[in-house]
Amino acid sequence: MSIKLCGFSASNYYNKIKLQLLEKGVAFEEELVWTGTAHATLMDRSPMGKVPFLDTRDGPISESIACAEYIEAAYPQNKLLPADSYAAAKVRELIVYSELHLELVARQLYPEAFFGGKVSDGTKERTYKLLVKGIVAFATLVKFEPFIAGPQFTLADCAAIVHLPLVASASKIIYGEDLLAALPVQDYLRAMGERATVRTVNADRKANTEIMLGARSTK
Ligand SMILES: N[C@@H](CCC(=O)N[C@@H](CS)C(=O)NCC(=O)O)C(=O)O
Repeated sequence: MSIKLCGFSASNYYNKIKLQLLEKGVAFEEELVWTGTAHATLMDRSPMGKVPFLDTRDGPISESIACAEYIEAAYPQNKLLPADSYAAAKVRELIVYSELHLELVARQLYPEAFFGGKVSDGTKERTYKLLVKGIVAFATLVKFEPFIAGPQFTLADCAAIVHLPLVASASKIIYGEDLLAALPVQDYLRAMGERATVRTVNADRKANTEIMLGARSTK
């Protein structure tokens, strides 16, 4: 059995793992699993009801960081973590910053930015302060040489390529200002967008987002 990536292609965390698998050249299957239900097909394999998760020959793995580490260990080809332990830690550090201090913070804005909902002024103010703090910190760590952690494409690029567009556009929509604008993020995303793997992920994301938004509007 080849490894199975479960979730849906509109999800940035799903796409982080999909990009990793494509970049490594690991054969994988995809199983479309939507969130928002407590159905056993989801909850039995991902107890928080989140995607992505993996179905492996040994059993399921939830949480994208655990999935990514498993894939690196189980499929040693085209390594996306440096062999040097300090360099590998710096890649992991960047992933944590881009997720814990940027994407998860910006996520507070998504209901209004992307899904036609409303976010309170208090949440917007709190989120603004946290985002600015996270971005100032992130800016001290990023390299863009030309990849986010230095001269090699790494797992930190898999994270940055899927998370940074959301942070940039959510902040632009809600605050009228792309809070990442001081960094060369748009040039970086344009360059990364030339990669065949990223093109595939983006094409699947667009198709799946249309299905997702269509399903929401008919609810
Ligand atoms: N910490 C999780 C985050 C994954 C996540 O938030 N996924 C979203 C889709 S992008 C999700 O499943 N949301 C549904 C929910 O939280 O119930 C990971 O790294 O895998």
